[in-house]
Amino acid sequence: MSRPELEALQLERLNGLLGRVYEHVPLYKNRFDEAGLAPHVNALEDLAAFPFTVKNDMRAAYPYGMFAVPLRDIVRVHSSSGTTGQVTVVGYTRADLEMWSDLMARTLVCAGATPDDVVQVAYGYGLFTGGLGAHYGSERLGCVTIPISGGNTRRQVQVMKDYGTTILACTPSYATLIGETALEMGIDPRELPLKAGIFGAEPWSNSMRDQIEELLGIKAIDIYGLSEVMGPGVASECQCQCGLHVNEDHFLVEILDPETLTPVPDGTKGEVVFTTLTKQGIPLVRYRTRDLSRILTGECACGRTFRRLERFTGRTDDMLIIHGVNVFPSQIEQVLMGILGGGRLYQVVLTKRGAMDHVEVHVEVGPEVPFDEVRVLEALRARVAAEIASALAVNMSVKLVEPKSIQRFEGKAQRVVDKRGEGE
Ligand code: DLL
Repeated sequence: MSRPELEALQLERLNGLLGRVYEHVPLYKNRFDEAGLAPHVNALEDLAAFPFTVKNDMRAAYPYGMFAVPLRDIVRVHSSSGTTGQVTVVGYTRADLEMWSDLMARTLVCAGATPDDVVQVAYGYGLFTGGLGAHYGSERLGCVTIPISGGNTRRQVQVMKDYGTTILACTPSYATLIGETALEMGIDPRELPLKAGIFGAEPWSNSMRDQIEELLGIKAIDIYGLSEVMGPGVASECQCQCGLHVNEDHFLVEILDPETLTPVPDGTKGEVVFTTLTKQGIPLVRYRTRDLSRILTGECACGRTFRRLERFTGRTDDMLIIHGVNVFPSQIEQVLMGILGGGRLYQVVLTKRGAMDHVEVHVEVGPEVPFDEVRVLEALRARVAAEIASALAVNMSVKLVEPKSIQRFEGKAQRVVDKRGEGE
């Protein structure tokens, strides 16, 4: 679609959305009335006058308070993991599920899939959106769909080999674990028919991507989404791997200055905000994701006209402030992978030393590093610490730990371990 055509469609859908939420969701009716806003815009830019929706609004409305249709029209619910407080519940009508399946089929096509592919869905099934989202997209496209879910990693490898899996869908950390496990089982994943992966649900650096591509012998495609907005399928890389195309016919994207909450120009980094243009079950106006990215300008070589978001580096709320410097775990990862090569697991451990926050980076080294040679080990440790200091402008303690000593994750990895509440 040309941009003018797309924008005309967005405007029409936006007005439909504003009318729907005004009529059916008390929270929006009250907020629009308070701000003196009629549920109508003449141009897409006018949306900037409308109030935001935040996760707390959804928590306060738990479980069904923000649904815009009666429960009899809802056919599925999912919910967010709730690690940071009350969970949020999202409801889907039949039409929402159709739309989601189409967008996940689109995501698979972006990754090069056709109906000839065999898709192993190793995202978790259940209330998490990853498993069922990828599942229905794969079926919609007509691929052979293997609903294996996460876990039982040796079986993942066996199934991958026996069933001739060509596309793997899971978190990037789980893809690494599956690759390592295959090697342990004496199976070289590079020799399997696997050709691509659709990986997301957590931040992962370019170095981690290189390492996964090398380990598995595939193209690793970054996919993004969040349960409140729909689940996976909100934005996805194409095979050019140069930013994630937002499915703009269904989601209007804005980038805002995190301090002033005003829109920033294309190319400037800020908080990503989505308005769902077509969702029925739980439509959202200007939902603040807390994820940070920027719009990449220029056309993509693939020919798609949807705008692209730069790969996500972190969230406003997982930003660490260490000695006054803002640091994202993904920046630490980039440095570690650069020195040690791929496949290195790491954790950032936060503790309290007196009144001060203390940060220690635990890095797993490979079997090639001799753990009994203290001098070699110390030189490596010092180099890692020095490169972190030079790249991030902050000093951090570094501790090298033995292979396989950091916990593996079958879903989203936990990169930051916060022990500040536990005392020393
Ligand atoms: O993680 C949906 C999903 C499933 C996306 C499978 C991709 C693949 P939530 O559990 O609600 O939903 O978590 C959403 O995860 O706000 C981001 O902070 C983070 N996230 C998701 N995809 C990416 C990505 C699913 N590709 C939260 N890169 C989001 C970085 C990501 N962070």
